[in-house]
Amino acid sequence: MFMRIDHVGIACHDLEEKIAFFERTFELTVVAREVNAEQGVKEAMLHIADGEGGGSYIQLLEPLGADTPVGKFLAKRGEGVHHVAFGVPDVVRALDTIGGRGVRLLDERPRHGSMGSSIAFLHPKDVGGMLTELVQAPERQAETTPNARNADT
Ligand code: CMX
Ligand code: CO
Repeated sequence: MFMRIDHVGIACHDLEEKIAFFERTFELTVVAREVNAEQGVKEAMLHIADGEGGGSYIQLLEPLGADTPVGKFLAKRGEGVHHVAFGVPDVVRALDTIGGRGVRLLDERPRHGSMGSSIAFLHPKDVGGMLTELVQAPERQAETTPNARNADT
């Protein structure tokens, strides 16, 4: 079901400061910056490696407000690892299978993610305390169901 770790999402207060730290310390390169209003974040993707069905990245996340998933997380726990995202070949099919195994789906259908991907979240309480994201990279969307593309529209 999982092809690779797509990204590790890290919550931070100051995106620019954290980007500078990761570039300076780990020699990583920012390959995309986005504001995702639906998810309540301003974010940057730093490339690590290329893998099966897409790359792997560090995702730095700054909340757009206090009443957003990342804003609430920062207030409760402070900066740190917020979620782990796995690359899947077909996010609609993965949701169907995983939901059928009793894990609560935070998204019943895929939403828009970084760099044109389709994403969906699983409840952390059903995954041993780890907020889990499923990612279908854009290059795979043409190969599968039509509703995986632009699913949030
Ligand atoms: N990792 C692990 N546990 C988490 C968590 C996280 N990131 N966020 C919340 N929790 C835990 C809390 O600690 C809390 O547990 P306790 O009851 O034991 O204290 C419980 O889950 C409920 O948390 P809450 O603070 O009351 O927050 P909500 O239930 O309102 O929301 C969640 C939690 C996971 C449902 C919500 O954050 C969500 O829908 N997340 C998915 C969307 C998202 O995170 N988007 C931003 C990233 C976008 C991207 O990657 O592109
Ligand atoms: Co993410």
